[in-house]
Amino acid sequence: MSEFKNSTPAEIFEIIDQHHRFFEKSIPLIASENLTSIAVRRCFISDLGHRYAEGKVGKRFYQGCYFIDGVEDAAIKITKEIFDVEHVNVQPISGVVANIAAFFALTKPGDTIMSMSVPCGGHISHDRISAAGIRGLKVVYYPFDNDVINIDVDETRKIALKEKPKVFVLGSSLILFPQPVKEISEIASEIEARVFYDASHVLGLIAGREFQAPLKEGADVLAGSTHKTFFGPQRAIILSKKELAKKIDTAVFPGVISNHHLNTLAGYVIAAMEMKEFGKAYARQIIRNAKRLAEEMKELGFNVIGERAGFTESHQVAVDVTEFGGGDPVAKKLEKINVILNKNLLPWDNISDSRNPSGIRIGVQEVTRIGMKEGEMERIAEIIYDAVSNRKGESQLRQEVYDLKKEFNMIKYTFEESPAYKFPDIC
Ligand code: DSN
Repeated sequence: MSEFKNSTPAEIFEIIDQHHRFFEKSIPLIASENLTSIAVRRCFISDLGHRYAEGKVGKRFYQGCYFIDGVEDAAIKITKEIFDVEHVNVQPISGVVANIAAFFALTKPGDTIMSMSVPCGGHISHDRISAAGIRGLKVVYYPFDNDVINIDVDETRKIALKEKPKVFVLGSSLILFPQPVKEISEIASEIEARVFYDASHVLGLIAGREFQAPLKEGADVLAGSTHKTFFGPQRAIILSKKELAKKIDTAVFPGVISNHHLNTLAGYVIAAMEMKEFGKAYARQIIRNAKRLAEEMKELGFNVIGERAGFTESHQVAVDVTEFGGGDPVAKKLEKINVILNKNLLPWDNISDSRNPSGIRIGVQEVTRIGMKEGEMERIAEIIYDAVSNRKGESQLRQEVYDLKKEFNMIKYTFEESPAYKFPDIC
């Protein structure tokens, strides 16, 4: 940890600078992170970040919102266009907040929902430990097919007919493949339930039309954070059919939001413009990179999961590293050579294994945004292998990481390329 000694602003800026230098020479592979462009970052320091705009466009509870209304109207319009959807709410300030709002809109306390367990990839907010618990929901888990790393639809149907969930929650934090939205939606319509897809991880792939299209396949509501594969600021959106508009909007405000962070809302609009222009090429390259990384790791001898289904169709690769001591020591070892990723529960783990689960999860969306392609994925696989198998020492590998990364510190898939990990020259 970097220690704070003198309590001066300069010291904080120095710590931030050290963080920037650290990331500049690191390979960032956390599947839930990404980089924003300079145009998006310019919005962060605008006066919008000091204002309130409770309510809807044109119907605010605060004065002074003429121009803010323009920003939010633009956010709504471009989101509808990118996702080809009837209704959007752009106000949630995070993915969990969006999920809580969706649960408030679609359920009442005491209802049952069906969701993915955390080891099978479910997000904590789909479980009783978090958002589902806040709403007082009973949670029943999907049966999971470990061979294809996906939901077992036939078994799900049997459980659903017995438990009668009000909502089927789809979308995961460990998500290698599209999920059976159409089949689950058919089950939902038999028991008059709703389907809610948490697209936080795959929102940028959906926007680029390179993953499944949950709302077209039958989901009623889709929420997603806008900073993972979707390379915007840390906030979220909710998309739905028109018939649910009022319920969703009321659940967001006054339900779970007062101020909705107008500076990052403006940044979101810019990121959405970038996604509209460059999203297809970006999403396609992400998937190519993830597949290449998975194949190369497999060739090197890693136990890459999901082989039967082709390893991955998303930005993620998951590897069972039990033979190397488990996810915790492996992630820490890689951190020492500046390869940054996280340990991860795998479907055969228990939740109680979370301190040292079997797996690591690798996300390639950030390295794709800085221009890496299949060749760089092969180098990353080799570096990871050389580290965990002790084939090379730490200082040599840190140098190899540095040499690989130094050519890739500019943000791509944007209108104005800019350095990824520096204080931008914004004013
Ligand atoms: N915890 C994040 C992830 O890494 O998937 C999602 O909130």
